[in-house]
Amino acid sequence: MSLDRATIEKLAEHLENAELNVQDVLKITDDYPEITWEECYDIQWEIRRRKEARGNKICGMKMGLTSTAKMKQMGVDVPIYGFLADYFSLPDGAEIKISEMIHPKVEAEVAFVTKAELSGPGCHIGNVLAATDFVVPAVEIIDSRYRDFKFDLKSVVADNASSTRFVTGGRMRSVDELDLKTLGVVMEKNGEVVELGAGAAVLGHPAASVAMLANMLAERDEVIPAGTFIMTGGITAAVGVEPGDSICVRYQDLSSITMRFVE
Ligand code: OOG
Ligand code: MG
Repeated sequence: MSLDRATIEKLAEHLENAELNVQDVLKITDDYPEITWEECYDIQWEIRRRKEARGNKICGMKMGLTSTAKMKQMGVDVPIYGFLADYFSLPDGAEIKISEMIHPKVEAEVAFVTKAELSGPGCHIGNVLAATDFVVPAVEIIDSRYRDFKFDLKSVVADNASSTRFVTGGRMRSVDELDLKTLGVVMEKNGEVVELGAGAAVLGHPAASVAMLANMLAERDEVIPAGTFIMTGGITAAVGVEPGDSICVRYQDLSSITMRFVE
């Protein structure tokens, strides 16, 4: 299939409105079963353009579906990327309004901040470690715009990889102070351990996720500029939250992040 520009723009508006109006929608592949990967990323980039035109700043990138736990949970097998807009960012200890979301879930992630440009193809873990300024913990709040959080990979790419909010905090460290593969993560909901894992859950090494992002962006002649904040993807399965829930994620060597969900 080849969708014309007007259809790409119409689908971007449709999905962005679902986010802004907190209203779930049907998968776009229901109406466009032949849509291509490239067209789905075209829709995502058009949503990004719409936000920037409205004055929002893009403050980072994310990888998604980079761990077996996440791939199994969502029934898919290929990592994807999305962008982060300024209003997605919340500080450690934030009170998060569930009324601004459809059916949020939280994910424990490790984020990188770069100090040099990264570009593909051929970007590898070595390039990423050399270009990393520091690593910092991040908890993502995802919220698919698709009904019952059910989607296929192409639909979720168009929906900016379910990106909604993220909380950063804890302690930053340089990569030579960390063993990113064995770095342990424990997620607690209302004081009870609900998920746990280690950095290697993310493509064997979280830096591999950043390298994959650079290589995927190269397909669109894009790079990761110096100073970019990048979330590498959920280490564990995502956990649903309701008003009244509090989440604390404890990271080995990186301190912890907490947040509270309200109506
Ligand atoms: C897609 C986004 C996945 C992650 O960290 O794996 C993601 C989804 O599961 O809705 O952000
Ligand atoms: Mg995520």
